[in-house]
Amino acid sequence: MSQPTAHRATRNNARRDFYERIGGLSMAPLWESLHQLVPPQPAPKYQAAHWDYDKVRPFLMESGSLITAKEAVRRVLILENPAMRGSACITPSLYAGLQLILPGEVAPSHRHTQSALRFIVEGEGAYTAVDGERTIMREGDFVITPTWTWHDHGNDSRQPMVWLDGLDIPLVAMFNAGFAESGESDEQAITAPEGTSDARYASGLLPVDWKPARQTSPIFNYPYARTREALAGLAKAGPPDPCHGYKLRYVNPASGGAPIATMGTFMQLLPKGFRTAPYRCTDGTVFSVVEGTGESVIGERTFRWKKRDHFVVPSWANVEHRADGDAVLFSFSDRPVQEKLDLWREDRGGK
Ligand code: 1HN
Repeated sequence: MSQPTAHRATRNNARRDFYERIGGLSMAPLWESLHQLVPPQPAPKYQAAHWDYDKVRPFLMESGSLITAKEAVRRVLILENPAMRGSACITPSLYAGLQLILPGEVAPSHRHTQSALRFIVEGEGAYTAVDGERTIMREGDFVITPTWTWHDHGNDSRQPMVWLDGLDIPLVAMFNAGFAESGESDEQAITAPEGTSDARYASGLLPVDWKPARQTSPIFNYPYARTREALAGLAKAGPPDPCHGYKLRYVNPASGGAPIATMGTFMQLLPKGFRTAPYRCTDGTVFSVVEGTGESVIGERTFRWKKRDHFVVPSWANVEHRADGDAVLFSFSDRPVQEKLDLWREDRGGK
């Protein structure tokens, strides 16, 4: 052994011995992990993934014959990031799943501090009740279940209903701020007629003396018919954004912020033949395809998608979407949290 090599071996042994001794006091040397703790740019430990609805749907329907919504409490197949199996996460901060509710079923009332969003993928006519008011859900509707609100779902229609659930479960778990309780009966008491929230808060007007008590939006169903009309109007009004096509964010009309404090939700129209310019941002994002077919290049991989497919784009991964005909994509991410913390960044590649 040459002199410097021998010296290095002795030094490394001394360090290892030192690490072991301080380990006994629950201490560790920062210099061994500093670069990993503070990477020069995001280095996500999760990956891009795509769920083809044609492959997913038969399993969802099979789950319908294995367990009732009542027994399951929520009959959901979790969309789990392939690089985070066992975690129930689609990104490190977000949970996603596809929920099935069959005709005649009730998913019993409960509440929790985790906030939820529903994005309706298939079917029409099931309802969700949130703090005493019901709303009937249709394809493309975006519905919120704010933190600590009582909620139950029921399906009085003749068709199965499937929706995407997005929850901030991993964020709430990180803070150890989770509370939950079950309702006294399966269906909560209804105290307001259907349409009350819509009338009070969703027309660019607010009750004159109403003051918001929380960050959450007072509107709990953002129907697709209105969203689609807004997108069509935008497309008539001007050119698409190079990175996004025509993209809108859902908003709490009382604050201008996101409808849910922890999750941002978006809808974008990619016109026929449109290719978005390369784009990346720090919010890992879950997409649900509402209309059309196309493909997304995410990092090194290309995923072809169609109506009702889902895919996830990791933080800081380069993404380019291409639409065959007109296509519409719903998406959600933790962007409002990152913005509150002054962490959110994007890279528009000069566009
Ligand atoms: C939940 O309450 C719902 O209310 C869906 O539909 C998915 C996943 C984990 C924990 C609670 C719902 C959920 C959930």
